[in-house]
Amino acid sequence: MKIDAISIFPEFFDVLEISLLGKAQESGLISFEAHNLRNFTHDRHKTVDDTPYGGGAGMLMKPEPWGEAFDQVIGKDRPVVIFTSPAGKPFNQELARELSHREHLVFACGRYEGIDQRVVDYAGTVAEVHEISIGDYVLNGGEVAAVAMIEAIARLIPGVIGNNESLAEESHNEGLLEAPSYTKPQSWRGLEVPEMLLSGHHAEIEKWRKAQSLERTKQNRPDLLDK
Ligand code: 6GU
Repeated sequence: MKIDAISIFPEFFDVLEISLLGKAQESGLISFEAHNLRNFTHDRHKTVDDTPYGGGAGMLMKPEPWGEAFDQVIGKDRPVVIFTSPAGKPFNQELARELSHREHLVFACGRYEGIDQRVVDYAGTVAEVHEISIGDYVLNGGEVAAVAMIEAIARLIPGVIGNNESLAEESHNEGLLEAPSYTKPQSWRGLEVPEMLLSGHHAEIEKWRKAQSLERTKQNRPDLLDK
């Protein structure tokens, strides 16, 4: 998979060198490139923002640098372009799974109060566009959100994480949260591992885990049970 990110702070993406995603880049499973939007300006101050038409607080990202960045990054392959935005549709595991099957993703990371709408409209003529949010809170910019999405998507590509079983069994499968889990020692600071897990009765353990999943989901995410 090819992943590009366009941002005025490309350093935010340095963390993708770490751990499994770093290894996936070394092995060629993923090819990632961060592009500095300011490299697509032509004035001395490398201006990327301007005041909004119609008035209002704050600054907007102006369209021309985005257009030139897209000219370089978007080929004839009609990639998926993801605009990070608190006004986007919610990111979730299902969307991560869909995006993990695509050949080429481009993350367009906005700062300031947002981007001139024509940038989104233009991208729609040369790519498949999604505006995506990672949750109901506001970040200063889309870079951290893009890093979170890239990690969630890339780990679903076969070979990126070693263990296929942990992919199948983890949280957010079958719509329930994962059951609590324990390792050695059996007794720690007066706290014991639940007896059931020591029993060796695999069918009973599975039942116990299912009940725990349900209870945890009730407590932490009752909204998931309504679905
Ligand atoms: Cl994708 N961007 C920004 N700036 N804030 C957010 C977000 C994205 N998702 C949640 N909050």
